[in-house]
Amino acid sequence: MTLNEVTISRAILEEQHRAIIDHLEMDAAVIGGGPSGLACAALLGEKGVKCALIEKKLSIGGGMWGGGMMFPRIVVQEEARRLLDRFGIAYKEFEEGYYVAKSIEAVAKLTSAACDAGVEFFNLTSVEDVMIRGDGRVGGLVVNWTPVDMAGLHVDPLTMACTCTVDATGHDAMIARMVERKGGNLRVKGESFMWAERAETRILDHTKEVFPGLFVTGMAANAVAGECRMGPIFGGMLLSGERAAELVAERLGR
Ligand code: 48F
Repeated sequence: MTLNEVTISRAILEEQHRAIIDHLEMDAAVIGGGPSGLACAALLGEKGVKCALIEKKLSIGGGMWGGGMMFPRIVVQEEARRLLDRFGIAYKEFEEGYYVAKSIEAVAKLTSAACDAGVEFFNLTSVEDVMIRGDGRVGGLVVNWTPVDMAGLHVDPLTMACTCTVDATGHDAMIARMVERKGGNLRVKGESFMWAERAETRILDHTKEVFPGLFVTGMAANAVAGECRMGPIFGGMLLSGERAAELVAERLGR
């Protein structure tokens, strides 16, 4: 076989353009590829929801990738063990109810599940704004290449329409803050101090539609609610992603 560089280039360009154009209108967009966003996207995809995951960095995984203080291990408690099983993530019981898994395997398996479920990934893509029309709902995203932002270039963005948006941007709750900053009726209280028990217990109550069309999951949910952080225990992130997927699917009538 004789390789043709132009064919390689055409394959990449045509396929990625097709994917972008195909997702200019979609059911759900998950912003952020950390554990809650990955779990949410994978489960939405499994429910047949047309869904994209948009991640500003080159690599997905968010704060799960680095485990605790760069030791690539995560802890998951009993309540979320079934999700480790569901995604095929291997683990070891450390003490009763405390399960330890490899953070890199966890990211890889969640990503693999999302890919298998038909989720489209747009990495190196930053959501810099949302669209809110006369109906008062978040109905779309304003996106640009992350390097445009990094280089401080003045380049206008493009837009993607979605019926439901999931803010999975972690501690900063970036999408909720955009809505708040632009005058939407939403208050982001900001995350509180570290208290794993409390943060993990309450996260499911905070995982909800906080503004018409905008759902929050993971640390973004706790940040909006002014709730505590929890450090490298990840059960709440997976459970919150699952809850967000259920709420979005329900809203879409699936
Ligand atoms: O921070 P992150 O992992 O969010 P999470 O799913 O999980 C939190 C845990 O990792 C950990 C914790 C709990 O155990 O405390 O910190 O709530 O992932 C958030 C992702 O969102 C991306 C960001 O790069 C990261 O990968 N992100 C943030 N802002 C944007 C974005 C944006 N404007 N556009 C696209 N992606």
